[in-house]
Amino acid sequence: KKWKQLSRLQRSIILFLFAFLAVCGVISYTSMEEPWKSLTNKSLDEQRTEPEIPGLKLVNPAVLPAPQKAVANTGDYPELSTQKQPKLPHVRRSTSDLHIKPPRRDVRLKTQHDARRTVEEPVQADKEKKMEKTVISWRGAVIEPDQSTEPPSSKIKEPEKPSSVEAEAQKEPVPINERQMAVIEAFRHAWKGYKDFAWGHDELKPLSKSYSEWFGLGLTLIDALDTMWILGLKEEFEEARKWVANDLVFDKNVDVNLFESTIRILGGLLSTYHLSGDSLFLEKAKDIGNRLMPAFKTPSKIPYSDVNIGRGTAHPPRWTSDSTVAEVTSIQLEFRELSRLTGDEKFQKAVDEVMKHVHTLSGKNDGLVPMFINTNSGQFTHLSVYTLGARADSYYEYLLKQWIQGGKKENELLEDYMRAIEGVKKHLLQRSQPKKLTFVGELAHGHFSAKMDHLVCFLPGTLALGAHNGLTADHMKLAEALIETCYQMYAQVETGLSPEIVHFNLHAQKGHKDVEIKPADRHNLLRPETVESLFYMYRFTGDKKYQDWGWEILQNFNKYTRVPTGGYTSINNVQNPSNPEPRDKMESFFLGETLKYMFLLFSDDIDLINLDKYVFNTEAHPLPIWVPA
Ligand code: DMJ
Repeated sequence: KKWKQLSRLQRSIILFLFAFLAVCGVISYTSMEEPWKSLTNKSLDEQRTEPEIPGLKLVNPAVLPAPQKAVANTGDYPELSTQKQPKLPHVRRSTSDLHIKPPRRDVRLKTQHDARRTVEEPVQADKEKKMEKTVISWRGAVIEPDQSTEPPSSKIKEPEKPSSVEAEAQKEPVPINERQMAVIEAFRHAWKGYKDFAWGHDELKPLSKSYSEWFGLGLTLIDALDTMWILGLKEEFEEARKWVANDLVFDKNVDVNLFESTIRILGGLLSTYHLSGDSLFLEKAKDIGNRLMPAFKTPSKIPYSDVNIGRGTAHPPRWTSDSTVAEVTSIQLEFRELSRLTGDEKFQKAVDEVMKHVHTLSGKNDGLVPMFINTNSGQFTHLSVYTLGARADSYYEYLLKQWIQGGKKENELLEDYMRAIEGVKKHLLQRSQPKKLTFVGELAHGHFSAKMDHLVCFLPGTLALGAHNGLTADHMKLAEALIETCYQMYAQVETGLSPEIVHFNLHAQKGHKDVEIKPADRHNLLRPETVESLFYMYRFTGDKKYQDWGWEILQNFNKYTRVPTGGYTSINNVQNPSNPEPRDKMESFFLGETLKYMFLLFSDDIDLINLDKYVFNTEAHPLPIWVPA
């Protein structure tokens, strides 16, 4: 009755008010719903990501997207596609989807800041407008708008930008210091020898001014690509790139070792692709990745050691059907990254299956693994010998590094890693006399041996990396003790260079040092492990003594292994400074790893290959860390 008495205007006002209140109600209900939703998601996420490992505290976020379809075929690459891509404003996306021209010759690298920009240059709206026509990349390469990549929406999700990116871009460039210049000089000298006498071949023989072949795939050149990029050696890089473009052919009737070609060739190509954004390297990586896949066609899916990359056949070594444990478990970072980049999950599936299988295997000793695994039965063989050296070393390294690469979610990897380090502490750690150096020995059939390979010196760096990523501080303590030991393996020797293997004295004897060297073990192959660990230790502690130790080592390499006509050589006798007996061989890892880690060790720029954004494969090729899914 009252409603009818109201005027039309009054009725409209009342109706409007009702409608308004109803809309407000819906909005407030929805916004109440959101926090509840996100809370639920967060806790589920946490359940997934938070490892159930005591003493673990996650500190650093991962930075790249998890595997997703990227560029599935050649036609998807702007440079290779005949179709012109739509003009886009230049955008600096992740390096993994950025295709640029290789560095220009006429622009010289002046600072490390340039290198840092590779992955971190910010995308600022106003900057974009100003530079709509041309973009100067980190090393002065010009990116024309036509050469930009497709819009990320069509293929790749825009990666999350780390929040520190803009702040970093404001930072002053860090100039290259004298020690780094000395590394550049050493690299150039090594490269001169390779270029003059071994160009396009696997390894330089600097004394006989010739070369040796292993796979016939230009191993040194590929291993050295990203080192040249990091050191800013543009002319050398460009020349090498041309060789890759014109002469690197994988369609060859040749047997290659799966592990070695994965860590050096596939790893080298993938990291060079990430640093340069040049799709040539991704194309080559896909090619070799596909050609290595036949190795996984075994009864157990544990891969064979050798593959014929031309014929597509694989086989174990002639004398056995076993594979080496470190080899089958240290190809994962590379194959997983190949899947992420190509969107083809077969690579990741194959290597993940190996890890899952090894995770469940019996025959481990408190997390320590034997050295061999059978490709038919999938079981460990030669049980009862446990080492962190040859044939097992990088199994431990890749447990931690895969966990980091994948965004710290794959708990089985972390569990195996933590258990293994406990196993090391329980069975393999001892202290030498007289200096009480902590070292990692071996266990053979229940007997402890005070033998330590130089290869084991990767461990301090790996332990430090784990501690940096939130694992227990005990690991850092152990890392500090072990890197001291690794340094002493150089310092206590006549040439100041470490032998391949040392034996530690467990009992004090008059006139005896901690380190004993057997005649068969006194060679030095220019290996990287100690400088690798020095690099991690300096990055995480800032203690300059690590730089000084590395500097001593570089000087001794120069003194005893440098060949005047170009190149460096392995030597036979680290105990004889007047004749160290040059072996006439420069291993590819001297350029791929040793000099790269030296350069990074002497740098004070933590953004020069930032360890919260990259994880190094076991051949020192940096690969991006993914963002948690
Ligand atoms: C390299 O090929 C790799 O570092 C591998 O993990 C061990 N051996 C050499 C360097 O010593």
